[in-house]
Amino acid sequence: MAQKPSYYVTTPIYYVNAAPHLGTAYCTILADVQARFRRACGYDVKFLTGTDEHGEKVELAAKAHDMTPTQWVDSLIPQFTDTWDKLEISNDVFMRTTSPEHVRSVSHLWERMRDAGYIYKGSYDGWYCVHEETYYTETQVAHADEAAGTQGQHLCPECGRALERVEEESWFFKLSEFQDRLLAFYDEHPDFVQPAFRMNEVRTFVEGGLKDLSVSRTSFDWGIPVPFDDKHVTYVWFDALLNYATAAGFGDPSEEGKASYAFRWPAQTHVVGKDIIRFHCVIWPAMLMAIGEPLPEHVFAHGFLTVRNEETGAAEKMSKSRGNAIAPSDVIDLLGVEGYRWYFMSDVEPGTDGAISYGRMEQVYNADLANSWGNLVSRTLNMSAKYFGGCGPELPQDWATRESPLRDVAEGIYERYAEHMGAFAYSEAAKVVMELIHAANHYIEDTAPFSLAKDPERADELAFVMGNLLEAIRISAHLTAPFMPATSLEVLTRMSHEDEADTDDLKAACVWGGLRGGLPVTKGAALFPRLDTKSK
Ligand code: ME8
Repeated sequence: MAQKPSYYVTTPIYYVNAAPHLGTAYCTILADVQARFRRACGYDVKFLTGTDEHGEKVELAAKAHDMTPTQWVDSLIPQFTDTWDKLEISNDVFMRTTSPEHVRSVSHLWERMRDAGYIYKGSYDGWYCVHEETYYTETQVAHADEAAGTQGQHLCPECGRALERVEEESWFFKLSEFQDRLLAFYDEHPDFVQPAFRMNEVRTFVEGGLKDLSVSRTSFDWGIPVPFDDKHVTYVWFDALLNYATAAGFGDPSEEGKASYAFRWPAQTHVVGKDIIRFHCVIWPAMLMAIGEPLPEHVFAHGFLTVRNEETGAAEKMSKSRGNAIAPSDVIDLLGVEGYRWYFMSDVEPGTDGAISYGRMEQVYNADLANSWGNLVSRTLNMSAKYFGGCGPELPQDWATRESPLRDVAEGIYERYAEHMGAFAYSEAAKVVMELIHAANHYIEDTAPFSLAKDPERADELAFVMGNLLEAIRISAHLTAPFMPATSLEVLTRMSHEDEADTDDLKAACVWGGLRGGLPVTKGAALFPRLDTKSK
């Protein structure tokens, strides 16, 4: 059998000391839906998420909790793994930057950088935000202070916390040498940054000129030592970005490691938030260029989830540090996991910032899931079980070629859906599926199977109608599976088609006519009980 092509997709590795919230979960589900879609399309998928565990911030937090940094980071991992399990995240790797293979990989990076001549020792004198783990120039700080009316206070342009003055010996990465090569790369790969409008921001930044980057620190210990200068530990971003390559096998000298790296690298898509676009679209490609490794194909940058500030009425980025973060469990309690995933993926556009609200969640859940998808499944399976002795109808050989309005809607549906899915345009893909679901609900009204069932002379017609409905459900279950995998499995199981659930040929699975007639059908409990929180 021919080897499946690789599809390697990643989320950011999140800072370990901020519990996952709706924002980080949003990014992780975006990547999960893509991973599930690609598996169904026949790719050999590697899906990475993980945690970013080094740096001054973590060292300080560990001290404050009277723990060693290792004890501290170990204690925080379950809050990630438990949340991702709950949200049905199907990652193949959970990358921790404290893992021995990553430490080895970072050492390898340093050696390669030195051999390539792109690092040098100097001294750094400037501003640093421990919370953001980011260096800022005098000009950036002055602009931010001016804009906020906090002249002279030296506050972080990103989070507003007091900046630290760093004056220390440091290794530098010659980022300034990559301006032309990066611009040429963007020209040759106009879809490197997605959505397309974000490319402008990246390009403008690079056109403005690049400064060499300080990539080691000496004033604290919690980091990966520079292999040839053990007073220094690696700057946390220099370490963190490399994680994507580590997990593919970078720096692993074994035959297995080399084979893995050859197959997996470069990654197809790094899914990130817009806040870290420069790290992923400027620094990371320059690091790879420096050591002569291929660059990832795409960086998909999503916007922020925002919540309304009660006092000012303004939309604010949701974050733990602003104290406005909503925990995933709160939304799971309301919508269930599958409803949660459907709402965020179908209704919150990933390109731009998206305001979320409980009212809208309820609206989408009721309209799409309770009233449409859940209702269609429950009515159809109920009727089928009732009219055909607990089974689907027996189907004449030519049934799938006969005229049917549902067949018309299903025609070419995979192609329309797949184009949107591949481009992370999930809300558009969801609309395509909902067209079929709505058409099937209308078809029940138009054909009235409950009346046909009363007339024995129309038994063939009834079987045909019910076959059409079950077929529309079968296809919809496949198309909704990346969003709501457990529901799709449940629906296919109730129709005795669960053997199709893990398909790696979604296109074939969506061809009209795949339904097998006469198999047991069970109605089961309501998939999405209607929410009525307003009246409570
Ligand atoms: O930056 N809305 O980690 P981090 C949507 N460790 N997404 C949000 C969000 C919001 N309100 N808030 C956070 C780091 N995110 C580094 C990454 S990668 C080599 C190192 C998401 O824990 C969004 O995807 O601060 C953002 O880019 C990411 O969380 C930042 O996570």
